[in-house]
Amino acid sequence: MQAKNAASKRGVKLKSLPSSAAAVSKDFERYQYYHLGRFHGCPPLYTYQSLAWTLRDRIMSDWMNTYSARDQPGKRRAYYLSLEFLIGRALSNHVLNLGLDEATEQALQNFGQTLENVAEEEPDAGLGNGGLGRLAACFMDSCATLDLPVMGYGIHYEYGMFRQRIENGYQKEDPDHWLRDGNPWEIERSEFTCRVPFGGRTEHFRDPAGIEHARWVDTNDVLAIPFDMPITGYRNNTVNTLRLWKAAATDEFNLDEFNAGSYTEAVQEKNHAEHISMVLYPNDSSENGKELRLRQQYFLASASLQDALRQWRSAGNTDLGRFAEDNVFQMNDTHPTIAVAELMRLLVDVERLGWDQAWAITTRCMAYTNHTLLPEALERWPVALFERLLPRLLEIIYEINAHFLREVGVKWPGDMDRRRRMSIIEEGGVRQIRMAWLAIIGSFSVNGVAALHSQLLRDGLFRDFVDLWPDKFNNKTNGVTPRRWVAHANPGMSALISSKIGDDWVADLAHLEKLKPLASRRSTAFHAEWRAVKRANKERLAALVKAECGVDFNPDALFDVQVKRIHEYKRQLLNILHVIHLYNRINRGRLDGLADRCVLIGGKAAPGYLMAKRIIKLINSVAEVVNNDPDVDGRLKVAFLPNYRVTSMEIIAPATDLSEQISTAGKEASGTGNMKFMMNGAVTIGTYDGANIEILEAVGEENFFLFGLHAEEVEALRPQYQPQSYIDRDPELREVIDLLASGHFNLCEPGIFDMILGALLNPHDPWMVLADFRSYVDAQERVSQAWQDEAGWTRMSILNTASSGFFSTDRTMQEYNADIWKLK
Ligand code: KUQ
Repeated sequence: MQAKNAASKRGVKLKSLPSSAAAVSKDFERYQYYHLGRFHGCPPLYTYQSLAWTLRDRIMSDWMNTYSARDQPGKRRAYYLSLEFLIGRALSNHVLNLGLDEATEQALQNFGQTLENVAEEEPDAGLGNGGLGRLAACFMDSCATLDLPVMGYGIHYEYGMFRQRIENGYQKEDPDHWLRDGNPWEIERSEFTCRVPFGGRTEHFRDPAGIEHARWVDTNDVLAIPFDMPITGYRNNTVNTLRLWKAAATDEFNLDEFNAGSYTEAVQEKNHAEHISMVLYPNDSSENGKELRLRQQYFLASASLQDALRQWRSAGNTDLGRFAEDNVFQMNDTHPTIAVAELMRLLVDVERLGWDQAWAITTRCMAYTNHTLLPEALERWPVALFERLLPRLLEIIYEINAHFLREVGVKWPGDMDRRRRMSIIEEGGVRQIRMAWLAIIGSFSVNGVAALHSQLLRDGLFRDFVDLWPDKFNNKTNGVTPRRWVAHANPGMSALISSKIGDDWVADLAHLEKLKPLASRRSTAFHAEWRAVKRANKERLAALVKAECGVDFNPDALFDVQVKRIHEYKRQLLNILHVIHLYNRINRGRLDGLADRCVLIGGKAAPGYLMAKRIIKLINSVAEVVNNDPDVDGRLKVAFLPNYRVTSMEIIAPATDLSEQISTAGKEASGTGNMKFMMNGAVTIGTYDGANIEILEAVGEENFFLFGLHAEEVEALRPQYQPQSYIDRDPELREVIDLLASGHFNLCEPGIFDMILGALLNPHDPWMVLADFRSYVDAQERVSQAWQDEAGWTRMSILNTASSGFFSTDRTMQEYNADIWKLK
């Protein structure tokens, strides 16, 4: 039986299903009628499900064949460990990748449907907060397109990122039960269920040979059940896997309670286990410190490592000494970093390798990506929590630390201050585990996500470690996938580009360079076509804004857009101060050189982040006043778009003229929205921060509106920052602040913006908003001027798209592979 299974596993190639319109139509009908039993007036949800299954059937053979081709001993693989995968919708993405657009459209025609309408039924898979989660999804797309053997490991959250509503200008959160109607893409693979231990205590003993071992006993185990999502490559028959773990209770009951007659209580306890994968933590760029979050992290790390070991053995490997030659784990920030200690546990306690050999394997398998320098985002866990929840892991971390500090002591004898700084355990007050240190010590590669960010890491936070291991540290500038963010989101521009330079750019974005000769300083026929595409995209966005916000956006005006998580360091406040400034100018009749503008802002605030929530209220209050002031007369419109998510960005980016990337320099590690906008022909107004710098270098400073202090100027100014002095010196800033303080935007709710004024006027304002006000307003003035030169603006727009090739995640993944993963 086993031999036969093995034979069928390797020998048989699964045949692909026919992909003609007729075949697609027939299967679609079969699902709708014969499977779902929907005959007349089929509700749209079932139309979507039927089409999704029809397509999944057409993915299945490539999926299995991709797997079998790699299921051999000695084939090296990479695993991407991430608490977040912000995938969005899958339907149109698979249709595009499989090249089934025409067949699907034709098939749907028979049922009076269009792909666009059916696609609207799919809920976003919102299993992430923002850039970090979306990056993981773009990485998966590019790895499949490059045919790299990479598997994603994440959590099968029952509830994704909350849905945002705006009520009287305030954010309200609703749960996102995205799995309510099932997920037609996923396949449950209960045969690969793992057990993840929690709690209990450790025992130490000697085996018959006298060697010391530890065991972790009396644990409360949780089952991890994998759900697989297919990740299709772009027209290359590769299908990779995103494996998401769902928590479930074991079948064991507390027998005492059971026999004492507390049957329902005994069953209820099972509930506890299932909570682990219930909900995504909605905090972006800030740590949480909640016990459940640590449970999620260990649950992911343990299940994924057990599964990778199982896969490796099932491919026919046996010699653990070779494990590091065949496997590499990329840790998406410190969130899954407990994996370093967990791999040690599996190798030492379960596989019974010696410590040194296990450590050599672990440190050749693990790689760590850092995504932020913000101190509030650096994860630290109280030792006491570890002791209770993961006692064996704590022992292992202590031992890793002891070995490490010995190494530090050899290199810097007697340097106690350095030992204290570099210790994984932070002493003094509550003892805490520094997860970033564990990640660095346990990894052979540590990277930042943009050139400046990686440099700041080396010079600052990670300096001591750079002294010890200079070669560990490297940069991998982020990217975005051009399939979703151009080919899918902007079909008009894609068709226009392909008509001029062919369609090789979809799989090799460097080809966009060929557009440069078409940029031209004078208005050309191509300019007119380029503008017509942008205009149509702007009409689409204007319709969305009208439907969601009730605000009229004029497609002839400049579309000025800032969409991203609401955070003080991203400085939505600076944007809104500029809006107030424009409003004030219009009201005082200072109209010279002003461009008509529609300002769009969108993004979610973490539910517990009061300042961010108040900033949303301010944006809505200013919008209310500006949009209803007859004197403004449509020269300026402001809207806050509720529930910003992947699917909204697919409409926003193609319609944007001006991309707002205005973080305090040194604070935005990279940004990725900036890249989506650039690819779609938006011009950036931005600070010298994150990947903005690389965008500026790629497109040239004459095609980018740069403003503000640089990172080192920010730090130099910080000790003597006096916000009031900027107000004293700048009458236009004074007018803005006075207008805000006068209560003009909050007549019915006095005082609600005092906290914002307080933050702006505080000499300790970490984001130094007022320091950049003048420079920002001047840059916006240059934007206004440039916008009124139609040919000049069109040229800038084309050059931005033409120069965006570097920001494809295909390039990013090639760099990860060349420098870190080294996959074939
Ligand atoms: C932190 N850190 C805790 C969830 C997310 C986090 C929980 O990563 C993007 C960057 C962007 C950076 C973001 C990030 N998210 C850091 C986070 O802020 O600048 O583009 C992807 O690297």
